[in-house]
This record gives sequence, structure tokens and C-alpha cells, in this order.
Amino acid sequence: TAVKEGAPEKADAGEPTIFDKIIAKQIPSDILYEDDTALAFRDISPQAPTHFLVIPKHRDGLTQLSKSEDRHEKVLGHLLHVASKVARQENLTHGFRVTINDGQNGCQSVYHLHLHVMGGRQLSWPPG
Ligand code: DGP
Repeated sequence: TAVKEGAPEKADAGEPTIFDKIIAKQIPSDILYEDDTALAFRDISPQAPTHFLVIPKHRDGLTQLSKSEDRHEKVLGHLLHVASKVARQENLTHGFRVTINDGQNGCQSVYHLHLHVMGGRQLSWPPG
């Protein structure tokens, strides 16, 4: 399988990303959970039998985790709890992994904060 190399840092100035179109339902996605603050949908390029993303609906400067400010504390906690609830809904009873890729070294490609939740198989450690 192709290994994703460090993505060039782009779209970091708060330009709209593909996720804005997913939130606006301008492009289709397989939505697993939605509330006023968060959206969870299946990743288009799954790295595990179950692989979904959890994103804030209102980016509010959160292009990436390393841009977090005090005002983001509540939404950051909420995203983790949504990850847990959807993992339960998806029957990931044997465990799963939550990943946030940050910036170039973290292999981030979409500059709208997102949690990857992957499960449904035995994952290995360390990651590449
Ligand atoms: P990252 O590399 O951490 O920035 O992850 C971005 C993820 O977003 C990547 O796993 C693929 C996923 N993705 C990108 N475009 C789309 C899309 O249009 N639809 C869905 N469902 N996922 C997407």
C-alpha cells in the first residue's frame, strides 16, 4: 500500500477545505453522527475496516491541533466524547485508535481539525 509522505503545508490560512463542503452537504459523505458542534463521517480512504473522522462544524481557527486556544477547550473535549460514542455505535468493542495528524511532520493533508478513529482489526505500534 502507498505510504503517504509528509504533506506540504498548505491551506493553513483558514481557506475553506473539502470538509466545509461535507458539513454543508454540498458533497456526499457517509455521516455516522451529527450535532450542533460535531460531525462524524467515514473516511474516503479507510486504513482499517472501520475508519471515520470527527470534526468540529465550526472550525473557528482550528485548522490543526497545534493552533488550539483556550476557547477551544470545550469543543476539543466534545470531539473526543463523540469519537467514543460513535466507536461504541460502530461496535468497536475490542478497541480502536484515535489519531490527530498535525502539520507536515504529522502528515496532515486537510487543514480543518479532525480526529481519525480506526478499528475493526489488530493495529500495530509504532505507527510509520
Ligand atoms: P489527514 O491526512 O490527517 O489530513 O486526513 C485527511 C483525511 O480526510 C484522509 O484520511 C482522507 C479524508 N478525506 C479527504 N477528502 C475526503 C472526502 O472528500 N470525503 C471523505 N469522506 N474523506 C475525505
